[in-house]
Amino acid sequence: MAIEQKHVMCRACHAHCGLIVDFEDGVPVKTHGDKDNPEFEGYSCIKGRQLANYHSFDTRLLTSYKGMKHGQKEAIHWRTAAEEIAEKIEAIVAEHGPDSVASYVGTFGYNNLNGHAFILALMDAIGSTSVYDSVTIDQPGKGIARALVGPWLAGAPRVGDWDGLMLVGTNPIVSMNGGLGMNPAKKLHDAKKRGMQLIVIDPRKTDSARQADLHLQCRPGEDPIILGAIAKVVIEEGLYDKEFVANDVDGFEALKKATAPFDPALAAQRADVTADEIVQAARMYGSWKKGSISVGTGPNMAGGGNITEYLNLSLTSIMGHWLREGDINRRSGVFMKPAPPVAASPGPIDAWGFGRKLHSRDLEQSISGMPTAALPDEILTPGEKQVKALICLGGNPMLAWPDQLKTFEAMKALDLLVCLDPRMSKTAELADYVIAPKLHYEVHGNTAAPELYGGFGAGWGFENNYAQASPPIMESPEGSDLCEEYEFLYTLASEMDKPLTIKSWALVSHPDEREEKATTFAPGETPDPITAWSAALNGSPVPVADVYADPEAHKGKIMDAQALMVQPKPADWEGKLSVGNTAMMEELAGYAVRLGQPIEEDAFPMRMIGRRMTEIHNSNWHEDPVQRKRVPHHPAFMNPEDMEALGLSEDQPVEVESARAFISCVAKADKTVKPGCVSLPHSWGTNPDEKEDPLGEGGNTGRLSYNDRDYDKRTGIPLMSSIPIRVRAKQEALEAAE
Ligand SMILES: Nc1nc2c(c(=O)[nH]1)N[C@H]1C(S)=C(S)[C@@H](COP(=O)(O)OP(=O)(O)OC[C@H]3O[C@@H](n4cnc5c(=O)[nH]c(N)nc54)[C@H](O)[C@@H]3O)O[C@H]1N2
Ligand SMILES: Nc1nc2c(c(=O)[nH]1)N[C@H]1C(S)=C(S)[C@@H](COP(=O)(O)OP(=O)(O)OC[C@H]3O[C@@H](n4cnc5c(=O)[nH]c(N)nc54)[C@H](O)[C@@H]3O)O[C@H]1N2
Ligand code: SF4
Ligand SMILES: [Mo]
Repeated sequence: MAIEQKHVMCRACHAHCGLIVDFEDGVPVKTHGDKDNPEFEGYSCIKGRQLANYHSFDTRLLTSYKGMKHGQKEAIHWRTAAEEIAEKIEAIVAEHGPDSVASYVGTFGYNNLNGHAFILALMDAIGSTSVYDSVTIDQPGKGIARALVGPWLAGAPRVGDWDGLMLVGTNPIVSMNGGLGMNPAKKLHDAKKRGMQLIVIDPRKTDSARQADLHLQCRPGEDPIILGAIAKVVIEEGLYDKEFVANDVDGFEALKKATAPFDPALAAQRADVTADEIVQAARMYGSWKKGSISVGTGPNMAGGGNITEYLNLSLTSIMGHWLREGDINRRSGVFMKPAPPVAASPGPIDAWGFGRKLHSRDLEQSISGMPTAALPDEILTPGEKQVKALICLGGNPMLAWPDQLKTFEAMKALDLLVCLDPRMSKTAELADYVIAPKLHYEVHGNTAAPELYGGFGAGWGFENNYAQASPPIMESPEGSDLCEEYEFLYTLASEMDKPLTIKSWALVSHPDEREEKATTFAPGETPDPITAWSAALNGSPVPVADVYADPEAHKGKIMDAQALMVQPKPADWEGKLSVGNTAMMEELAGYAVRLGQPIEEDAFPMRMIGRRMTEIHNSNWHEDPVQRKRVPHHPAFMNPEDMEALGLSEDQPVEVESARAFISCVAKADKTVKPGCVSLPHSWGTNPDEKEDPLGEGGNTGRLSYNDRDYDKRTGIPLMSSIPIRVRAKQEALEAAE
């Protein structure tokens, strides 16, 4: 049988790998990496290789549904659903005002930037400022730190040029989180071969840590202390770039003063590493001419995300680890218009204090967005701005938001809940409507999203001026009635007789132009996908239609473009990077108080730490039989020492209990986990009104969090890692055995 190969882009995570699909008689039979792809070089992960099946899972929705909330799941065409939902939204707005309609964009809104652009436009059209997304329950410290330090216009050096990399609570080899760029295992292998050093700070000996020159297997939640001590050594031993600091950095003295208390011996005691390891890490880091630090979800979810990310960028800045005059930036932009390549910073901007306040709690919008962790309170608390309707685009609050018990009450309290989701997710089960979208092979994919993430810093996005724009390679299943997310959102607006004004993602670094180059679609005929994408990326260095018109770009290619030489700072330039922000120095002082203090011991002596697994992406892929075979139960990875002390055996059902709630999973011995920690994957589990089965869907780690205790006052993110817990054998299992 002849095999026909078609190129496609996988958007099952933010990496957006370029893959090849083998078709036999028009049916996709195999998906695999593309060794000719210049950025991914043949890379694919197990999820990407299962992508063909993802399109035909039994659980895939082939039509939209309504009425789940009332236990009456009824098929409905998405256009009819749009009519009904428009009417309901109009009634809710008339009674409660526009802010009573909220939107939530999850990971598959970010992996699908045209849908995302259209939902933002819809919210504008409704006049609602209740616009939420997953950033504030992910790594919100990133946005805060970038604002307070200020951007460096020329950007950062790329992986191939680093002398060293420090990973703090991130495991990019599995997660593809920034740090190593695309095809991270190969990038790390190549970099190590040419002598790059790697420092990893993580309570678990991760796949990345296994290759480290130095692994600080720390107690979780103490990252600001470790980085504070590293900064102290770098500063006091004069390892930083004095000239760069003199010319381009403000606040150095404040940082020096604030880090002075972080004596390595005291820090080591608190973080449960040795003083020698901290000093060694600082000296190794301080020896790099070009290097990078990448902080991940670990520290961002463990209470000190803002200050950890701020210390990351402060260290980067005092080391001068930015692209400098005469350096080459190979990323001149395809879909995203970059900042001008000048070796200068315009200086810090406000990270909070400018936006929408919540009515239910003392929290407000920050540069990282509205505090999603508090959205359940905005739904449950009566008042003028109470949220009554929620539209979820590619997100799954029931399994992803912290404080699942409260989230459940909130979802049930809504007058209208709409999910755009290809599956009957745990949230969709509680919804009024679920709108079934087309998937990867059926839509126009492109690499705009990872290019956007390139702005997060070094090790994010692509190394080169890479882009892929892959047209659909397959029709949707016969008899299905599916739409693209943007089509539905546009139709919904049209039903309300509202035009949509799409602001371009390509111009996020150019706010003035962004307003100017917005595209308005009047109610009427739905724009075709290229037109919709062209609006969502208007003003991109290469027009969207041109990229799609290039057959080589269908496969993924490095675009012909001038590499940019970094220009000197203009003579009259005033802005500088800032490393001495008062609020951040106060946060650091809060950690200095902990030095020399013992860890508080209470009824919850262990710590739950988050982690990701190759086979699963957040709440996705759990239904895939292949993944299920590899990860049959929800694994609670524990050090064998702890299992022995607790009398637990391999694969024994256990309960993991926090002050908030307990959840059920299965004990797994793993000597890479620091004793005292339980390394537990997130976004498993069921809704609270269902029976929890440790041998089935497992437990939801979000249930272990309170959303209104131990939360960050800027972004609202509560403790989602380093949560105090205790573990015991599952009671029922014990009783059954008796
Ligand atoms: N306890 C704990 N909680 C966490 C985390 C943690 O580490 N620990 N991690 C947090 C992080 S980092 C994040 S980003 C959030 C994620 O939060 P969410 O984005 O809310 O959660 P996901 O599970 O990624 O949900 C994605 C949903 O999109 C659907 N989907 C898949 N493909 C498509 C598509 O093509 N189109 C559409 N419209 N939908 C699609 C899936 O079926 C799924 O229901 O969770 C956070 N929650
Ligand atoms: N295969 C797969 N890939 C994914 C995802 C997925 O679910 N599966 N999710 C995607 C999403 S939404 C995101 S945001 C990214 C996240 O990407 P990463 O941040 O790289 O996520 P993890 O792999 O969970 O790595 C977090 C690490 O932090 C460590 N850790 C936990 N608590 C602490 C702490 O207090 N301090 C320190 N220093 N370390 C700590 C954990 O042991 C773990 O190794 O991954 C994305 N990629
Ligand atoms: S790493 Fe992400 S984008 Fe690449 S194949 Fe796997 S799921 Fe798809
Ligand atoms: Mo995330």
